[in-house]
Amino acid sequence: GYALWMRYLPLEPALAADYRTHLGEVLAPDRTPTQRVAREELERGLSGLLGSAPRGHAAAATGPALVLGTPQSSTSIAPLREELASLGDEGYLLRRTRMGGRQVLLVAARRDIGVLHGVFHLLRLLQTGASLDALELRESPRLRLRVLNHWDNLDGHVERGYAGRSLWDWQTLPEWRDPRYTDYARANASLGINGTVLNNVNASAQSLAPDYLDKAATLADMFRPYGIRVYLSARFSAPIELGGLKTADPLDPAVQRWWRDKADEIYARIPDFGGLLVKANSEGQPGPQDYGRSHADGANLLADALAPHGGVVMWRAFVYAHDVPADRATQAYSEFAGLDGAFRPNVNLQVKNGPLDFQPREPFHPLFGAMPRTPLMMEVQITKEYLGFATHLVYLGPLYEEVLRSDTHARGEGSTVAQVLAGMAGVANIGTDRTWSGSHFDQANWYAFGRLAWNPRQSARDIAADWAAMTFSPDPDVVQPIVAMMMASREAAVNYMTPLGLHHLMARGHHYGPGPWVDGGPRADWTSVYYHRADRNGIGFDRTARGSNAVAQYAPAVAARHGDLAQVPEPLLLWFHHVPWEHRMASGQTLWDELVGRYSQGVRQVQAMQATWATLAPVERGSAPLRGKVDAQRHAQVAAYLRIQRREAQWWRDASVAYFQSVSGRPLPAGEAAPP
Ligand code: GCW
Repeated sequence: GYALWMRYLPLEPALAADYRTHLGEVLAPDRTPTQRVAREELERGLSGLLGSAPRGHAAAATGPALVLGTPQSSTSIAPLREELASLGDEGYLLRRTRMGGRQVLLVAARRDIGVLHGVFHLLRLLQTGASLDALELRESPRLRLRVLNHWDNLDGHVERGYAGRSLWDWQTLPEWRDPRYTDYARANASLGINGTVLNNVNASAQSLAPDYLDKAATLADMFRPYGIRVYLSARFSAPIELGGLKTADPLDPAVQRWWRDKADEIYARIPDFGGLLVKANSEGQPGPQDYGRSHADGANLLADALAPHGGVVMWRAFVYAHDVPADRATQAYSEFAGLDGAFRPNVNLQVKNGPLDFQPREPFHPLFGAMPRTPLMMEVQITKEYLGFATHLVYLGPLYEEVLRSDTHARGEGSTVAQVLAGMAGVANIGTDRTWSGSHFDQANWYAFGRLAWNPRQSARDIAADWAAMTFSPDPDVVQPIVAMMMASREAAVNYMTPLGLHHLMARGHHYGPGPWVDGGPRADWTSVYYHRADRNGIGFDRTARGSNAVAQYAPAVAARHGDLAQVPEPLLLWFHHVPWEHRMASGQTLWDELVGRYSQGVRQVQAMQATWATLAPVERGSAPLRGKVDAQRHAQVAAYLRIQRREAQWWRDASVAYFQSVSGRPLPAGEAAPP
C-alpha cells in the first residue's frame, strides 16, 4: 500500500516492448532540483514499468527519443516558447513529432515544474496501457490553488484523521528529513497539488513560533522541487499568546505591526511561503468579531501583512455561532454574502462544499456564485468524518463531481460551481498508516481530489479507472469491476446512512455510527432530531419560505426548483422539505415505504460490492497467484473491511428504521421485516 498509485510494476512484455520503441533514448536536463526529480521519477517509472532504465543523455541523434525540458533547458524545445507560454507556469504538453529526422516524444513546458507534471502524466499513460501513437496533449490547471489541509495538531494527533498519526514528526524536525516527506511530495506532484497547509485549522498559536517555523522551513525545502508550497493555519489571537499583546483587535496598530513582523519572519525562512489559513469565530475559535470587527477586517489584517511577500489568506466561511440560529445551514451565507467586495485581492474565501458540514449528501453551498468579487475556494473533506472513516469503502469522486457540476445559475444557466472557483482545498486523509490513508481504497479519494482540483471537469469515473489501473492492475477484468464498485459506493453510503436528503443523523461527537434519536444536549443543532424533524405525520427540514427560507439564499432559478415539492430532486427532498409520510414518490411508493426501502438498498449495495470483490480473489496455481488478479494481501484487507462495512450498514439500517418507525408508528413495508 505504501507505493500508492506509483507502483510502476512491470507491464505485459509485448506492451513494454512497444513503449520502449516509442520512447528510445531519454534526453533530460538535470541542472535544477526540479529537473533532477523529474528525471529521477522518469527513471524510477520506466525501469519499473519497462524493465530497463532509460539510457543516459549521449545524443545518438538517430533513433527515437524522449525529450524533456523547457525553452531554457532544451534547445529542441526552445522553438516552442510561444506555444508553451499559453500553458502557464504549471502546464505542459506531450507530443509525438519528428525533429531533425528522428521520432521524438516531447514533454515540454514553460517551467521545470510543468515538465515534472508532464512526466507524471506520461507515466500515467504507460501505467494505464494508453497508446502513445499520435500523442498530442496540452494540459494546464483550471484552478490556481490546489491545496491539502492537514488537520494535524502539533502533538501528532490528527483531528478527524483515521490514518494514524500526523506525518509531520515535529520532534525530529528540522534535523531529520524523513524520506517519507519526499514520497508525500511525489504523490501530490503526480496529481498537480501545489500547496499544503501543515497544521489544523483549530490552530495552536505555537505553529507560528520561531522553532516551529524552522521545522516548517525544512518541509518547505523538501517540497519545493515538487512545486508544493507550504502554508500554515494561524490562530487569530496569536499576537496575544505569542506576542504578549493585550489584544488581537485587527484595527489596533500594534496588532497590525505584530502580523507584519511575523510575515517578515516567516518569509525570511520560507521565501515562497504560500500564506495563512484561518478559522475564526467558529466553534469557539478567536476572531475579529471578539472585538466587534467583521470577517473582512480580520482577513484584511493578515492579507496586508502577507501582500508584500506575495502570500495569500484563506479565510474559512465555516462559521458556527454561539447562539443557535433558526437554521444553522444559513449562517455562512448570512455572515459573508454581504462582505463581497470588502476583502483585499489576496484573500480567498474558503467555503465548504455544502452549507452544513461534509454530509454524505448536501446541496452546493449558496455562497458559490453569490460573491462574484471574491475569489472562492471550495473545501471538501477527503478524510471521511461522516462517511464511515477509513473502514467503509466510499469513493468520493462522485460527491466532488456532483457539487462541481451543480448549476448555481449565478450568471444564468450553466454557471456551475466549478466555473466560479479559484481553488480547491481538501481536508487530507493522510497519516503514518502504511497505506497513508487508512485503507487501500481511501487512497483513491486523495487521488480524485488532486485530479479534480487540476481539472474540475474531469469525470469521476475516468479518474477511478486510472486509479484502479495504477493501483491494482491495468487488466480490464480488474479495472472494470473495481470501477463499478467505486462508482456505486457513495450512493450506497447515502442510502444506509442518510437517504433522500436527510443529514447529520450520526451519533454525537465521533460521527461514526447512527444516532437519529439524539436529542437534548448542549446545543439544539448538535442533535439529529433538530435536522430530521420526524414526527407522527412526516419528516424533513422545511427550508422553504414556510420554514427557515434557506432556499432564498440561492439564485432565483435554484430557489424556485428546490423550494417546490413537485420539482425538488428526490435526493434532496428532505433537505428542503418537511413531507408527510404518505407523500407519493416518483416510484409510486409512499415516502415511508421508500425511506425504508432505501435503507435496505444501501445494505444490498454493500453486499454487491462484496460479491464483486470476491470475483477478484487471487486464485492459487501452485504457489503463484493467477496474473491479472489482486494480490492476496490487499485483497484480504479490503475483503475484511467490506465485511465490517456490511455489518455496519446493517446496523445503520436497523437502527434508523427502528427509530423512525417508533416515531411514525407505521408498519414496515411488505418484505422489509426480515433483514435484507
Ligand atoms: O466537521 C467539523 C468537524 C470539526 C472541524 C470543523 C471545521 C476542524 O467535526 O472537527 O474542526 O468541522 O471544519 O472547522
